[in-house]
Amino acid sequence: MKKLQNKYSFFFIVAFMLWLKTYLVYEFAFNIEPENKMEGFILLLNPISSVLLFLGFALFASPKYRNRVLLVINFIGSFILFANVVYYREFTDFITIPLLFQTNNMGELGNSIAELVSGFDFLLFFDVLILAVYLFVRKTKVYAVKKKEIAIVFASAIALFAINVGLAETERPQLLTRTFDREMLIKYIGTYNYHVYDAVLQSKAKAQRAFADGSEIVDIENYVKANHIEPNPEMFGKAEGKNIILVSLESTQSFVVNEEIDGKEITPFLNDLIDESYYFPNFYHQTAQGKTSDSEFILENSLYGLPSGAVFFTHSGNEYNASPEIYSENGYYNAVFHANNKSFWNRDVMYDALKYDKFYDINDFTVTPDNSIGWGLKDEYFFDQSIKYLETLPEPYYAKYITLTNHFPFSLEAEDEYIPEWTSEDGTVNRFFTTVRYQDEAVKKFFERMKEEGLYEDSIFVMFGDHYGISQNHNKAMGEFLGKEITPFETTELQKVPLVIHIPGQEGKVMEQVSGQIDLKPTIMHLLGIDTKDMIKFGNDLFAEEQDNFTILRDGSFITEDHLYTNNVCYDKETGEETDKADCEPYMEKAKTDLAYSDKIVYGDLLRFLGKHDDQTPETENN
Ligand code: GP9
Ligand code: MN
Repeated sequence: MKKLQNKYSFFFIVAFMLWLKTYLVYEFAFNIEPENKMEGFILLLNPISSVLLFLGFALFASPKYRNRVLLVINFIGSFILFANVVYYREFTDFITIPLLFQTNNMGELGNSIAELVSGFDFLLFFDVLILAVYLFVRKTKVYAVKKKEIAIVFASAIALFAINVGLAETERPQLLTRTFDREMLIKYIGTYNYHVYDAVLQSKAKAQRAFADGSEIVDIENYVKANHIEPNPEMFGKAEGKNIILVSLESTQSFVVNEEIDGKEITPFLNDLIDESYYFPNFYHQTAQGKTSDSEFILENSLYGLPSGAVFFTHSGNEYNASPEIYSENGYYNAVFHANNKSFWNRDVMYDALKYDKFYDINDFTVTPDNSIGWGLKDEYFFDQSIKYLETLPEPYYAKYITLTNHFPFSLEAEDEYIPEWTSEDGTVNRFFTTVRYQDEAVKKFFERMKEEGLYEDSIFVMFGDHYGISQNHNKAMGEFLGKEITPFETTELQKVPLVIHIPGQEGKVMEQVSGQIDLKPTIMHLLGIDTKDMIKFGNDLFAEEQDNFTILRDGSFITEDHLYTNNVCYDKETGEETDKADCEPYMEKAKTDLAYSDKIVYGDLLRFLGKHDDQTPETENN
């Protein structure tokens, strides 16, 4: 017995430390409060099975190396915790495998990471260090382990895992089959098992493409065509042949529009422009982990991004029928301007799949320490330096601009502060207002340049916020700014981003309907006079006379004219109060079907089958 104790004491010390750290992270770093005793018990239990399983592998090592292997596994486990803690701090979400492979992005994110890491996070490695020193100084005795003992360790790990999953399944039926919530997965099966689960999901996606066949697209095609809404004849072709200037406004949420800080407007230029534009105050971003890239994907495909990872990374090999390709067929030249590394979000690869003609990336701009901050070239210089390229593009063209200065951590030099920082306790929120204000000035100067160069009149301008900039991590300051408590209802409402469509010479009009990024493609197409009735799309023309007033967010939440549904709760939009679930019921099926069909297209790469089943499609062109 004594020998057995000696043999395993190091194993159990490491196991205990890893379990304890994981539990402490649940308790203090993640906001996953157990809602009842059973959930509390599951939370306590869930790291044990994976800890035993992982450490169990060290028992196969020769006695000489076993303790070192145990430490290496402890280090890897601690690193997984560390990465999740840092990521969670900003995004209130957990890392998924595709994100880890975005090493290019990780390098670029250096700036943000430095801001997010707290000294305490390194305590997660403290025991690894102490134990390593201990091993070095005091040579521990090593013993051979018997096969039977190894079997017992693995059998206990599996038994504990089975108990864990059994309890999870009783508490939250279908959690593992539907994957509706990453947070719940962490809560119920634990961080480590979640990562294994995620890996399985990702491999499944790979297999799905291999097994998908052409017949699946037929149902989807029929479904989307049945949802097609006819364009408004007054607006159809209104911008035919004009250049399209699209500006993706980094991290810009609607709550800054027509608002002031200390009596100073946050977006004075946008506020004025709205008076001569179509403005959509109830327009939502629909992005998930792919952030800017998701917004680009939704904009140009009228398909949803993926529930986890960035489709720009995971499915850049797919066949699409994106806006640039369609514009090309209509005589347009397609260019995109973004002063960042071309490989960020895998853009260089994905833009080929979307059929861009030209990507002006960081190498096409002159970036110096003087004209850059945070993520790179400041927006004013970015727009300014782009004009010389714009002038050389064959007309008509589609030019997409992606701004950068208003990006977390919202750094700005004093000389660029057009309004002072706000004064709450939350530095991120305080600075956000100043960088939004800076971006607004940059857009204003861009418009002035466009006018000076004679490029304004022949263009239409579409500007929209790509995704939220202020995460739930900042609810306290946001509550202070809005003067109300940030409930799940308000959090969903905060996903509104501005959409401004400006056609030179027009009068202003506020378009109140509920809408989302998914609607951009058909809306712009119809303005150009391009018919979309035969396209696979999940959005609708925002100028159509008939409006569905319905938008689905990527997490399955949805918003209708009168209701908002999120986290399984139906809210009355007027009061912001919980209401009878039956009020939301009629839309639930459609929300699920749209997301599921869109995902099916992406996972199965189904658009590659389009045009290859003419005999099966009910509608064929009558010529
Ligand atoms: C990076 C820029 C910002 O090139 O688009 O990306 P984000 O972090 O907002 O997705
Ligand atoms: Mn962005």
